[in-house]
Amino acid sequence: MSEKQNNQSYEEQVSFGEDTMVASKNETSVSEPPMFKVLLHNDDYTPMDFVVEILQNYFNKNKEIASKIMLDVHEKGVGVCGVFPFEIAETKQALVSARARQMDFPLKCTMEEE
Ligand code: TYC
Repeated sequence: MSEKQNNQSYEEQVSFGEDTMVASKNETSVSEPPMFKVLLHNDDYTPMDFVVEILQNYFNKNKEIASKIMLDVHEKGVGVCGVFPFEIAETKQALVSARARQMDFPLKCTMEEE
């Protein structure tokens, strides 16, 4: 099936003895929900250990993978923590931003549609 919405209509013939009924059907299949990347941005002040903890606690990464993602963000400026439906991405972004603010770190977390 194509990624976009796919409307199909078709007719079915049903026979009862000599009578024939024609049933029309409109079928609508909906597309997958849009997905959103949650991004972490590099800065000069947020401690590396804190970023690794964020990736472990909010994005279910183990320490090794979390460290790799953190270093990737540190070197490249931005990196993907995970991809989620809108409300989950929004919640994670809000929780991470609130936690960073609570600790007085400037860590920036954003989301963007895939
Ligand atoms: N650049 C930070 C440092 O050297 C570490 C860091 C990594 C900060 C990733 C933010 O998203 C980030 N302490």
